[in-house]
Amino acid sequence: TGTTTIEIDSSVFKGSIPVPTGLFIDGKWVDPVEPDMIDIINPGILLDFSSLYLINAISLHSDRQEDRCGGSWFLQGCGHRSQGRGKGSKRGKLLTRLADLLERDIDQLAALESINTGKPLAFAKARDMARTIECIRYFGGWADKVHGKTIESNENKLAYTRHEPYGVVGQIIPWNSPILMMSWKVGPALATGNCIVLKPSEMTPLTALKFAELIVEAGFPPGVVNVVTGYGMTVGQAISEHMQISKVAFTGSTLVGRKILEASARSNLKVVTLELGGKSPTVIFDDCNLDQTIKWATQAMYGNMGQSCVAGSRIFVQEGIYPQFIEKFTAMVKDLGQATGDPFAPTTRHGPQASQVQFDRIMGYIASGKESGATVHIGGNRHGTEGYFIQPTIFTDCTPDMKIVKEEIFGPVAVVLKFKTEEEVIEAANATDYGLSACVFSENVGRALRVAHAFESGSTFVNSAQLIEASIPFGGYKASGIGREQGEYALETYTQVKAVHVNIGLVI
Ligand code: TXE
Repeated sequence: TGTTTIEIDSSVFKGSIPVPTGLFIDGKWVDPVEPDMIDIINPGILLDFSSLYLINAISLHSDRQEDRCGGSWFLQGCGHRSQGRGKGSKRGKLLTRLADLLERDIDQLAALESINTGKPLAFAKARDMARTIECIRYFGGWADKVHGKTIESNENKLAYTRHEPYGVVGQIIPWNSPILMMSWKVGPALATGNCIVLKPSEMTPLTALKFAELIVEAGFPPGVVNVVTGYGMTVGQAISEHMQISKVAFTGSTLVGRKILEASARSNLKVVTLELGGKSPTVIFDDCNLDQTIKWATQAMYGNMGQSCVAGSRIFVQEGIYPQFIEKFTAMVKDLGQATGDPFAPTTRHGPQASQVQFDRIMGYIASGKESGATVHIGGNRHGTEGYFIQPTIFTDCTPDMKIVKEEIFGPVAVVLKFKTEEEVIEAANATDYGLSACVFSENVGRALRVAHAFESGSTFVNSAQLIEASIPFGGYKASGIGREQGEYALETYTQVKAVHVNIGLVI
């Protein structure tokens, strides 16, 4: 199979990075049955919607029937379902080694992630890579601590539970933070002894393919981790319908999340965990520390160009502080807008959106906001005349029925709403189908905690935002998802419990 070479000239890394272009199956790079290429672009290039082709990743052929019935890719991966097990301490050692290798290659991987997604290189290194390494190391620590319970029901009986891996799990990841999402999936699955068939987004496979190389180097047995590139409709669908995959973990759109649940219902009732979108509220009370709050709110909204499932995209501000908030927030967003540019430039803090589809979708939302009568307070246009760059945007004068207030935009577009009372803002913050994340800012501890507890969301942040860590569970309420990733809770979603009943004296 082929390799493509990516030339990188950045402040942290200069040189050529060879990336394998095949499918990684059973510890080897193989060609698909019917080769079919996908063009991978660099969204950071200022071209008028034409793309710089970086790599031709290889997708699976589109003959789905053959995929489902066991194109060689899957059966080989599956053939090693017991390989994932072995001693916990061995798995832990391999995961720890993998974390060390990721750390060794941090600059290369950050550069690849930046060039394929458009996210600023400094951010890719300090956030995505740092958290990826932390996550794999954290789950390495769990690998020899996954065990069941002893249950003493009566003198004649011993019962105990075993926390057994599913065998083969499918994992489907998105393009907004590819390597980080890969680590969230791979870490707990390997710690608990599963084998993996993972599909990266068709737009951003580069770091997943390098990750696979490091898995080999770390010494994982062949077949434990398989990486299959390709489209959602074919490869993703084949994974979610496969009869021999017992669990699927997915991060992506709510629309596709529903499809995966349907595929499970139609096939083998595989367990499905979903991490979907959000329209997360940031609630700011008059008694907040305003200077700190502005910084957190800006980061929560515009980090990764708004392409974050936890983006604090509905900002509720209490009326007493509203004018000062708007003034200072606008200044900070303006400053961010001035740091727009080449993702590799050390001064860049705001890069392009990841694709033309996303660019068009966000510009559509901005147009809808303007049409529906909201005021563009700052931004509201593309940045310059070329490429996928969009100005950090603030809409004011918004009402709850507007599309920009209700739907996930997944771009650098904030809506600001004014409120009077705690009761009113709790109701408004929860008036959404989503429930992924929520932030509250107040120096009144009682109020801050009351509101944090009243939010209908899987994560709530008090006087902070987006401080997601490997040891703390993450997931959604309502339509934002099912199940938890990260932390000890993630182990539960990668194991099934077997109860063993032992008779030690009962005679019948
Ligand atoms: O996501 P998709 P898209 C949200 C965000 C964004 C919107 C659309 O609002 O604007 O979704 O993005 C695979 N069976 N999020 O269209 O299609 C696909 O190949 C199985 C939030 O890019 O859901 C990719 O690997 N898999 C989000 C992955 O699903 C399928 C991150 C995600 O792509 C499939 C991304 C199918 N039928 C988007 N169809 C978050 N929660 O962070 C596609 N895929």
